[in-house]
Amino acid sequence: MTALTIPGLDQAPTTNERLLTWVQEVAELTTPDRVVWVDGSAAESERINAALVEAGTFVPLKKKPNSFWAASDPTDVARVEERTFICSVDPEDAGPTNNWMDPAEMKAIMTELYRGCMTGRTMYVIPFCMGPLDADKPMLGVEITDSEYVVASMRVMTRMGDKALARFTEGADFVQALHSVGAPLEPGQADVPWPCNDTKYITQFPEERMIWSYGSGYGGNALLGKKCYSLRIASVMARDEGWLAEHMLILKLISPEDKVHYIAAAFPSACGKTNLAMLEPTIPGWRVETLGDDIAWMRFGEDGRLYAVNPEYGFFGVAPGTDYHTNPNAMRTIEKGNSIFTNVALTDDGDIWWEGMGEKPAHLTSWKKQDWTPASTELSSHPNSRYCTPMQQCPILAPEWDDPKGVPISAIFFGGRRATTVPLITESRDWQHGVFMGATLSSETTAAAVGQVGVVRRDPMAMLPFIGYNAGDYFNHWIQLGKNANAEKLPKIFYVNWFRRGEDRNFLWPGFGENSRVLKWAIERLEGRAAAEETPIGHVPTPGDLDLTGLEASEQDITAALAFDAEEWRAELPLIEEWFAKIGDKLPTSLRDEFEALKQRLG
Ligand code: GTP
Ligand code: SPV
Ligand code: MN
Repeated sequence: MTALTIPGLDQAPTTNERLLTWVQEVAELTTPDRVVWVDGSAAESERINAALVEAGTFVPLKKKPNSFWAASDPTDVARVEERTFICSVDPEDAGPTNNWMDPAEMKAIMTELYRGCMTGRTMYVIPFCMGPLDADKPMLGVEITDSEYVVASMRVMTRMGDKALARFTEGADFVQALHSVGAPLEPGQADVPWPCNDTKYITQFPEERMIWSYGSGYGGNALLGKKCYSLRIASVMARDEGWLAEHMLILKLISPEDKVHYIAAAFPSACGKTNLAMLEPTIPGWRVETLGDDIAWMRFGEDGRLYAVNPEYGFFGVAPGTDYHTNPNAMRTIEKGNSIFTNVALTDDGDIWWEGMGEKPAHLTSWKKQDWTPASTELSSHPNSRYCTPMQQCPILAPEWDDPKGVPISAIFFGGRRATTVPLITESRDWQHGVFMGATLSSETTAAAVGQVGVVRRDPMAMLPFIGYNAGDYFNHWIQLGKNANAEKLPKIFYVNWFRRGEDRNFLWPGFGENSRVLKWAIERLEGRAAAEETPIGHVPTPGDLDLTGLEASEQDITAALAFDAEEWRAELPLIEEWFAKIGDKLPTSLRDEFEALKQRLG
């Protein structure tokens, strides 16, 4: 069969030569049964969802409109960092924190995997745009995929279809993103609900601004506009062009006096970004509006301030732990329907349930499609189960969410999940010290990536799995941006930790909506209205410096959550030393200086 006979291939709704040539090449290599150019229409979405129901991938929910339950293959539940590669021409450009392979060698391996891999399947061509369509230079991409689940999810997570394709003017640049689940079907072979392959590659070619993904259908491995484009490839673009692509939420904090501050916060995967982004303040009169929950692209504006845009169009949020007490706004968002739930439990009356969502139902179908009762010893939902839901359904979405200009950031929070050592909040002394805090950020690993959970590792700027180039160069980029900026207008950097534990192993700080007290203190510090104590690691509040009115927590716990413990920090020094040694020659001297100064202050 020659490619020209593949139905649909000739129905391209574009004259963009580069796109046409590439689609033709991929079709010839992967030999799908048909090609569909995705238009993003409601009718098309209905067809895709119906096909997914037919295939057994989706179960329609009776209790939520246009919403679906999906259970993945039990081996395909999270990002696979071991299988993620930065294939820069020079290995030095991938640096000490990424897996590297020579691009030609990787292309040879993956080309053989891709050969014939879409046989028996449909090849979808998804034009998409990360960030506002009305940007001066819309950030375009095209994902080719053989997964209907990916098409349905990309519709929620990105601006896609005809509205994106309209921006593909002659010669317009776009990121090529190729994805296959790696599960061709022989004639007559029955499909499985979640096709995937034991062999997985998540590959970025930074110089070519290109992504090749193979073998997984899961979120960050398969929805290539998200981590692959908006962080790994975009961080390289940002390095080259003088901006930042970061793993950060964006929120708008409004005081009782209607004073507005925008805050961006970087926490590692499953460490609280979505929850903070949609926070419902417990302090009277304060309000939060949401702009983004996972990724921020930040550029300096003409006024010298740093402006942030969220490239995404939906939320791909951690399900367990989400309920009306912890994250009511996420609940209200998914309640409106149009959502995909993956690896959560299904209730007998056709709704979804997960650990942390109130009382345990008497019977469920678990994410492994097994009967589940409260007596079961296994979890009903995978710890990395997710809801995928349109951002525009969020009741507290900020009206300026789609503004191509972005929003000016007053404060940047870096945070991790640490049972010890790191206080609830610490204010940096200046940009360079703040970059040091980010560069040495540490966190316990979570279920968002395959591998051991609960192991403390350095996760610089919460970007360890997402920096598309050399981590030393990345630190230097942060330092240089600060040096070239007007210091007065730079966001102030803070380090937070909602996850410190007491001797009983319980969290010392109640978290969630109570985190508004921490936001308030940070903003009042910017405005010169709140007190703090100077410590060797930066400025920390005492319990008296925080607004704790009405907080139900023991004073002892609050004191322990806020405490700077010199002993614990001295124990941290060799770990930072080891981390910096790993970064090697490219570590900016200014960060080495910060380390030496910290050591000195700790005595
Ligand atoms: P990714 O989507 O993987 O990037 O995760 P995220 O950073 O958006 O994390 P998310 O907000 O989904 O929270 C992850 C887990 O941490 C959930 O189970 C939350 O319930 C829990 N969590 C979030 N915020 C807090 C908090 O302030 N305190 C405590 N104790 N848990 C929290
Ligand atoms: C994360 O792991 O940081 C996520 C989920 O946001 S994923 O899309 O899989 O990357
Ligand atoms: Mn994330």
